[in-house]
Amino acid sequence: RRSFLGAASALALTFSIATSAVAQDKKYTIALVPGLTTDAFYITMQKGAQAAADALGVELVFQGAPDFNPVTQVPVLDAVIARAPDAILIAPTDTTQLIEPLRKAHDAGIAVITVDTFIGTGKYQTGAGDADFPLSYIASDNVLGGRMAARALANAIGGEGKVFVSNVKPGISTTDQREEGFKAEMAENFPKVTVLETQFNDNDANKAASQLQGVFARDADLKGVFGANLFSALGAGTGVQQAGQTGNIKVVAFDAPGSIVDNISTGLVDVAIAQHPAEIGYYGVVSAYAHLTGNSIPVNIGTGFTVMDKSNIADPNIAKYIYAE
Ligand code: T6T
Repeated sequence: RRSFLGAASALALTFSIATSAVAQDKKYTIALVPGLTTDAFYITMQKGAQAAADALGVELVFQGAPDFNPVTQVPVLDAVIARAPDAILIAPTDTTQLIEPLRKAHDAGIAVITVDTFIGTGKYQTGAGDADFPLSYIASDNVLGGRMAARALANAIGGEGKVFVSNVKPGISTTDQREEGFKAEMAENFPKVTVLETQFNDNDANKAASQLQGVFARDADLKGVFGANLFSALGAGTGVQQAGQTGNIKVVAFDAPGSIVDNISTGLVDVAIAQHPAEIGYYGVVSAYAHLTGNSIPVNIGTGFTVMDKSNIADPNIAKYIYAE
């Protein structure tokens, strides 16, 4: 004879098995919207995100624009929102212009996490300001990265002389912070280094190359350049080469596409500061999944750097951080 309690607990057990089965059957969809699709940095980020998605049984959608520009990114974001994923991981291409478009996702009940770049001040979940709604910001410490670049360039030029920053455009959190860190480090610790006016290239390596030559034409005693992202660094390096100044004008590069190995080996680039984009993508997916399954997540996750130069570029533990193409 089964007691009422026994029947009730059997029922409860059946019910809990059924609900947990339902929970396990729910396949989450997470969208990753990069700054642009044709950039080894974001391609590497996608690989890391896919590795986490495979491990967790999540569907990952990668959808982005062909250039780094809010004008092209916002329509892609709108299309992603229309597909109603459970979460969106996005590298916003502008600190202010992506706030309202992302609020639409938030208002539609989609979890928003920013990766690489941020909106507003990047301080989320504070209850202050109009851009604190994303759940988390997962990225390199870009002010620190800029400081590391400054130290590397100052050392490469013997602590004195003229340098400049080749940058993308104002309003991008990452590259703004790299420039800020670079200038602060030079001002604080390298008083004999003069930082000339920043050249903005719109993420166009050709433009960065001709700007390098323009600065060299005006300042023949130019000693070095900091390329603040992949295309800025590639272009600045090409400009140095075209000016016949390889080795005379030192290049410190942010980011590490495949071509960086050659550029370091030939002496065109002195130091490359590699970010860990796969880590950003991996922890982006893990964080979204944790949130979707009812767990709290860190409001900020900082990922690392690997500094590459001639002395270590052949080491597989260093070379593994070269970006995927
Ligand atoms: O440097 C990365 C990224 O961190 C930045 O936000 C934009 O440029 C890159 O994607 C490199 O091209």
